[in-house]
Amino acid sequence: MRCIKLMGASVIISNEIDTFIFLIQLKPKNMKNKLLFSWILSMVIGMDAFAQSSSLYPNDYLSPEFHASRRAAFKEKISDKGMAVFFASQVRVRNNDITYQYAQNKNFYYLTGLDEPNAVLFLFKKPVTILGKTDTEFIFIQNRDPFKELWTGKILGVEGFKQKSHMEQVFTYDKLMASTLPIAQVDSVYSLYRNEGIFGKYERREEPLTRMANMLDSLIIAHNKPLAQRSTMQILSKLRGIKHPEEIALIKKAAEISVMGHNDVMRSIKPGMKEYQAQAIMEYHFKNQGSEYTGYPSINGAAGNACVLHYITNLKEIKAGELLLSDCAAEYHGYSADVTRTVPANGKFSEAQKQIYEIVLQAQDAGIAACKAGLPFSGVDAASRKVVNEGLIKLGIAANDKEARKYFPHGTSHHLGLDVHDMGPRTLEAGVVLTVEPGIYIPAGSNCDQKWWDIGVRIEDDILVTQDAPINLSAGSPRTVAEIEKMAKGKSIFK
Ligand SMILES: [Mn+2]
Repeated sequence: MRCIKLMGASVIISNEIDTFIFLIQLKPKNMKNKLLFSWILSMVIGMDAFAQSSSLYPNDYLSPEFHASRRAAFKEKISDKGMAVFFASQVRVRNNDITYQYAQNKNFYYLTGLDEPNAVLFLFKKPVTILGKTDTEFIFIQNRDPFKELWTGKILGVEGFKQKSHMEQVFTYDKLMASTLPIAQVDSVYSLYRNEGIFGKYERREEPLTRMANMLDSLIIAHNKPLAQRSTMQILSKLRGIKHPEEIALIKKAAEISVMGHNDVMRSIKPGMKEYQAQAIMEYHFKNQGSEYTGYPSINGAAGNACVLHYITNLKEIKAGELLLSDCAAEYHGYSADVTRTVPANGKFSEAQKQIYEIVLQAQDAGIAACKAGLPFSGVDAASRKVVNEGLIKLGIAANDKEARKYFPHGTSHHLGLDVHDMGPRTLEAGVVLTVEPGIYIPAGSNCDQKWWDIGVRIEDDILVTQDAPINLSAGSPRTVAEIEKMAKGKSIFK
């Protein structure tokens, strides 16, 4: 079943199991059959390559020019004798011999557009010579492998990647040895793995990459030369934080797909539905629109579960009178949206729910209004929090700002892009995309009137900062009480 991409593109093979058995039987016997085996595989892979180049597949990916421009911008920012190193993500095992769907390291993808494991990118400001070639950018990638490709689909290989990218110095991964590195011409190494301090946490987040970092260490140690260790994080944060039009188009698409899911959950929700059924409706629309992944595990929590910020169990039955908080979004060609809506199970907010909801909505409006070029990133949180604090104090739920914080314990915003929690500048400027997502969560047992218990509300949209007014990329999903109640009356494909 995991050969779908390969098989789906080929008319030669109609039954993958039969074909596999056929090929396995052929493989070990003799030289003639070995040649036949190779020929069949190359035909299959050739057909796959042909199919992928046709209009049958999506063609709205980031362009090679985009990736080339990002490498150029990065190279500008390193020192004259600096060498920057980026590793592709490894394939991760889920259990036994089953792996997770491959997810590329986002920095690596940003700079290369390559969606394969076992690859290393080297960038230099000034040209250096590696394997007889003088240039400022070199990539080592996995070799083609007919047997592997039978199982998991086409590997680009050197020629394939040269065609796809604007890189000229493309080598196979097995050429990367200690002697390959131009250490004599280098005085510092930029990587993601060098900072034990404030960026240390990022190392832990990409745990499997430490194996690759260790390999780099051993390559450098082999040269017995002290090199300054620098982090790529600050440079990448500056670059990735300001989105280019090509990136904005993909985030917008991810947001629009996410909106379809949210709107259909609003239309289809009813008492007795399970949280996972709301998730199923949501993710149906993501997949149906060509989203490769969810941007993050879908959060669908009813009543008290809405008060668990990253609740992803999604197993409870949604009862009449409860609110369902859905924090779900699609990832499209590597870019994630991040959208939250909170909707009543029976299509109508109770009086208490409405009071809390209106505070969060006002807080979000205040936050969105603060998304202006030149203003501090932290100003968005300040604007939203002020409204939440005042609202909670007015309703007698909190006595002061400190108590109010218990009910709104997370920040209002984060940058959004290749990572759902993306990197970006502390001062807003045109091209920044950030979430605005205030919330109020009052779990049962809280020190307030019981009528507020088990109400959890978050409203989250994806905001593009421009020279003029901020643009809400997820505005297609209603946010007001009246609009949500109206949407709830609409016809779902699932109702
Ligand atoms: Mn978010």
